[in-house]
Amino acid sequence: MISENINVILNEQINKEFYSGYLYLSMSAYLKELGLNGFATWTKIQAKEEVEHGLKIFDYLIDCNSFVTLKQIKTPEFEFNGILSIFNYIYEHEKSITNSIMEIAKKAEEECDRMTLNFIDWFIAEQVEEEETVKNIIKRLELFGEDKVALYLMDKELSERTE
Ligand code: OFO
Repeated sequence: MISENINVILNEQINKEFYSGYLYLSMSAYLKELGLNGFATWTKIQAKEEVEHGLKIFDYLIDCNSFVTLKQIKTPEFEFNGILSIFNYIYEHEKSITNSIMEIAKKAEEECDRMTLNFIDWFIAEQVEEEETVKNIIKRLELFGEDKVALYLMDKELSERTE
């Protein structure tokens, strides 16, 4: 049985994960308009992954016999200033999601809620991976993003993402 406090923050996290999905989709549409189809594919697949994160928490609450409370999802940013600004935006966003996940772990720890601690471990590992992947893309964009051929090759590489 999970406490009311844990229930509230997990429901908030579902909303944040779905919002992340919206944000990545919004970016995908913008990138497609720029003609960066590979980056657009990458962000669209990431959007699906975010929805899966939300569903994972949704299922956990149901498995724990706890309430699911779905709230309104806010409108994502849709005006961006080029490819590097998008990935800097993603990096800041993912850092805020990491903080939010760590807050869940902290609260679960305070309540000696071992079930939720065990559950949230997966998300902690996932955030390490997401931040690292995005940071890596930023580094490469900073190095040669001005070079059109390099950008074309990177776009091609990102178009290969399938999951
Ligand atoms: Fe769900 O990890 Fe990104 O936001």
